[in-house]
Amino acid sequence: MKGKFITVEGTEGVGKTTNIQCIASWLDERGIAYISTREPGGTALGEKIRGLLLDKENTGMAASAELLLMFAARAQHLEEKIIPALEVGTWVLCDRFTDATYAYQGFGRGLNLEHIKRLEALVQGDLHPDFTLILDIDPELGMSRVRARGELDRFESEALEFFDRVRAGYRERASDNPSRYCLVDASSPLAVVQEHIVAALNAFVGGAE
Ligand code: T5A
Repeated sequence: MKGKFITVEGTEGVGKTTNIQCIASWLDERGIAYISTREPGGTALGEKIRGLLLDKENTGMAASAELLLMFAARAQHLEEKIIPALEVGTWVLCDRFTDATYAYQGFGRGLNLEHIKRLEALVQGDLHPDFTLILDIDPELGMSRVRARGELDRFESEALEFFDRVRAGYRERASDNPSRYCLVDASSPLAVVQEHIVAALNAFVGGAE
């Protein structure tokens, strides 16, 4: 029996890290075995690539180089960690995955979505998340949370218009495929956000049974 693949997405400061803990508790309560991981990163090689991608010194990185680095990290992550876990029935909870590539490199940077689709097919074959939670927030509010936390990385240093495009990309993907995505308003108080998340997870397992 294969494990389920859950991903969490959204623009900066939307509360992914905070809400992944809520999903982890929900899995623990049900005695479901899982691993929690992230992109870019998740493996030794992937974390090195993450360092390159987030380093503010790499200001001149070409958008296509950024795209290829995302998929290079993902290829390693899939082979080394995600696929082996799913194959033994372990669930995978991943902080960002390919939806982030469509949203950031496609909608944000303006790269051709068909090129992303081809790289997705090359690296993933027909493997896609079973359930994707998109935390939705006005980027201005998200960035005020990020700024309160400290120094900004290369992505966080982008202009607000960039994140408006990224947000629009996520929303478009969610509305195109409502059976896989759940869009939650992340500007509400945390307790309300988490009520929605738990309801969505219950509906997902109810539907998956
Ligand atoms: N990227 C990634 C791409 O461009 N393409 C790709 O394919 C992939 C995979 C790194 C970057 O890589 C880019 C996108 C990213 O820019 P990341 O580490 O996931 O990805 O980056 P961030 O989005 O910056 O992740 P963060 O950890 O910084 O933000 P989170 O996890 O969304 O936010 P979190 O949980 O740390 O919360 C931020 C603050 O808000 C508070 C929290 O307590 C915290 O202080 N908060 C709330 N406050 C009030 N009300 C609520 N409801 C709150 N929820 C959280």
